[in-house]
Amino acid sequence: MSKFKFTVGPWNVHAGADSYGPETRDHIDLETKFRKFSEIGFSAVQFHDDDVVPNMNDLTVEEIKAAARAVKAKLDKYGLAAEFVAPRLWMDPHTADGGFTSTSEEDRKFAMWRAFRSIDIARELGCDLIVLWLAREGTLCAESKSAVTATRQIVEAINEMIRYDDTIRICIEPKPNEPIDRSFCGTIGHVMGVSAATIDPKRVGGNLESAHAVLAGLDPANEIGFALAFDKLFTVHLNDQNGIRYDQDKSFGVENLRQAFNQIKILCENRYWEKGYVGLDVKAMRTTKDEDSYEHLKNSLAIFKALEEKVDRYDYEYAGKLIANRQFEQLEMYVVNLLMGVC
Ligand code: XUL
Ligand code: MN
Repeated sequence: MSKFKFTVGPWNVHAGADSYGPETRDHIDLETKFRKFSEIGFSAVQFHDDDVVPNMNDLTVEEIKAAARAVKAKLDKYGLAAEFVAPRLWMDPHTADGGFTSTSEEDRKFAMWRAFRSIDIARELGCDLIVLWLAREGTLCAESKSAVTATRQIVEAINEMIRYDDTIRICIEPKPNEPIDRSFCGTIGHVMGVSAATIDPKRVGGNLESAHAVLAGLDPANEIGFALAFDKLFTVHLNDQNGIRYDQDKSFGVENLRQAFNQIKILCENRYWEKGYVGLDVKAMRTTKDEDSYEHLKNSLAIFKALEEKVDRYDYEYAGKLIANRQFEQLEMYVVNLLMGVC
């Protein structure tokens, strides 16, 4: 039995298209995904705004809210909660150059409209968390934007969201690059800086994704720890990543088991299960067949739970003695033996 509750997004079961090739699997409808998520053991679902209301740009505020209520009824049917809503600004023709930091005033206004609608949708789904993956808030041409202006624009956009709703929490998911070349908010450290500059820092936190930390050349467990130290780890996107290359969203723990263990260890040491969900932002390999569309989710859960058991068995007294004597070679061997199952 895990102490944690797990969550997943509809995009985590996808049809396999990538930048260089078409889809390889059939689309699966939202309700079927909900049923499977619930069967596999997830407690909640994460959403993009247009996962909930696909044609939202063409609808009125009341129509958007009504569509969100219909999705909430489907969640209820399968005993699932909604964890967060994220405005999908990177997919829209209005935001080719980013949203909150776009060089077009009209596009910046559109980005705020989507942010407010995301809050409306979150409220209808019964959740209080907005995730901002600032996908295009950066540059392709380095000289096209000022990092000073853009950083202030991000802070002001969050302030507007805070003013729009008295209790909504905003959570930035940092990523150093992709789809843009240089991001304005690439790490959890950036997120903590932005949070501190807003009008209500307690309501602004981070969503640490393992793969994004690796892309920034950083250790995911230390990034998690940095946000926990400020009590601002609002959620996590656990997955895995083979070095600094395109964003892979591999199943949790399949590339670097020790790094995965240390992410769970720091979450356990800080009783994260009392604070937030464990999101698994993993994607099936493109080569996966239709009938195996959910295997990466099952594997990630199984690996997480097996590593959580290892953390439960971790001998803190023994480790403490080794640390006191600076016997770090022995400590490292103890951890690796624990992971290999030889102690
Ligand atoms: C992008 C990423 C997204 C966000 C939600 O790299 O991680 O899936 O987590 O849109
Ligand atoms: Mn993510």
